Amino acid sequence: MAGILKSVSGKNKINLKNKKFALVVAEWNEEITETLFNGAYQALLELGAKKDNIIRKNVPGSFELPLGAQQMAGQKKIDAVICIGCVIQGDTPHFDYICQAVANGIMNVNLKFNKPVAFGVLTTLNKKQALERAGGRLGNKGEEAAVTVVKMLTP
Ligand code: RBF
Repeated sequence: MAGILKSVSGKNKINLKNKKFALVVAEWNEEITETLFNGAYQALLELGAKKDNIIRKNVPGSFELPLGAQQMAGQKKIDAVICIGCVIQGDTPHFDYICQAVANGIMNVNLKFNKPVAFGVLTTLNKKQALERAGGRLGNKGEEAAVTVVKMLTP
């Protein structure tokens, strides 16, 4: 945890006390997305965000993340959005279409609302690779997504 969080530093380090975050979480591959969610949530708290300023919205699958993100980013009070999902190729014959649609959709929300909307979505060949990136030997990509939005909020 400490390593990646340390990358948010410098004299411009932003005070997150009054910043509001939305976490949009896909329910598919819930075992993985819950771990990613917890990584993102804890990282925000450690970086100075307040519990009351973090809201969560669940969506059925990763394909629904862009719409969920749009609903959140469209609210004036929300400063940044973190999308959490996990698409596993082994289970998903239309893997490439889903991943492409989700990535494009999330990018569109960034640009439409001029707010950081992070892509905290694992796109892996199998569950083992997903677990490695959800608190395993390759870290927690949810945590990294939280660090990303904080960096983007930093002047
Ligand atoms: N959603 C995910 O977030 N991850 C997946 O691995 C995933 N695999 C799917 C596989 C199939 C065959 C289908 C039909 C859907 C899958 N979804 C997955 C759900 C998808 O993101 C979306 O919720 C549904 O297609 C409904 O729009």
